[in-house]
Amino acid sequence: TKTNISKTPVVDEKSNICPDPSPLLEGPLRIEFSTPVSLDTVKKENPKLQEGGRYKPADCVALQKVAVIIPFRHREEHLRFWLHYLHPILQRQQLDYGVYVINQNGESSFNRAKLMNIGYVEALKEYDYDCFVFSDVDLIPMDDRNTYRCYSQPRHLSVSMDKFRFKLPYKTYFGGVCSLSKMQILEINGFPNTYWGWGGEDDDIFNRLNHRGMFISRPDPTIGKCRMIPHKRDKHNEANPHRFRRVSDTFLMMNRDGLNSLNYKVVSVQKNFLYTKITVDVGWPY
Ligand code: UDH
Ligand code: NGS
Repeated sequence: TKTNISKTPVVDEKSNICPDPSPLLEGPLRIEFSTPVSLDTVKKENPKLQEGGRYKPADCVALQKVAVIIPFRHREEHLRFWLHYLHPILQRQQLDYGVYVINQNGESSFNRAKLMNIGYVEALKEYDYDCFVFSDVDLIPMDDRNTYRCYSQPRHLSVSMDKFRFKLPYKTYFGGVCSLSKMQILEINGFPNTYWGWGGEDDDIFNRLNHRGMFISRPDPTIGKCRMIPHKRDKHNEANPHRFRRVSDTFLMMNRDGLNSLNYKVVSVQKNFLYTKITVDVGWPY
């Protein structure tokens, strides 16, 4: 009698899921910004990347598909440091990830939260991401156990920043680096598009989450340590004089200001080796 054994073994995807936590993690890292890095060097340091700053582990199935979104304008030097430090960390974390730099075109007032919305929409056009990490370009984690993935609640990742003497500036602070799943983003209608200039948009996002019954999850303060690349205040990102009133109106505005009211124009999509750069027109304050 014939035995019915298939020659190609059926790979059980579940049994091949990358272990959590990743066995490749190193723990505390030395982070410094005294010697500038070049993109060529960073490219050589990361031979396993695919065009556009994409990566997935070769021998296991990543726990999550993560789009890392960076709101950006005129911070090339910071971006080089960010890529130099983050690519190796994200690979050790065994994530299936892509890096998206959302570059605001022109010189209108900077709009961080709108660029974050655009990053979410544009990344989803490319790949079926289930998690979105939003990172300022000047923040570098000091411990790779701070995994840049999503959790059952929205996560604040930059919890102990050097500029705040490694403490939270206030309990509801949600600025710097955070992660939200696709579901969590959809539940709050994304982020506000109407915060022009500096301040308040992160507090508005906190309010949105709070109004939808979510809370902020955070890593342990030691694991959540990070450094900010020192810099001067940017041009065209003056403190927004309306921010306090706006933050007190989140509940009134969140259903009509967000993903459902987002409009912008893509100026260009550039696939670099280390990241995908999407330059966008976000319009002007009204
Ligand atoms: N960003 C740019 N270009 C700009 C402005 C902002 O790329 O011109 C991006 C960048 O990713 C930056 C993030 O937006 O990390 C946040 O910018 P920010 O100016 O709000 O925050 P940052 O901590 O500087 O970098 C704050 C300096 C002024 C604070 C004074 C009030 N205490
Ligand atoms: C709060 C801002 C936040 C900002 C945080 C830290 O006051 O947007 O300070 O700022 N909220 C308002 O202005 C309503 S920092 O010290 O990094 O410049 O993220």
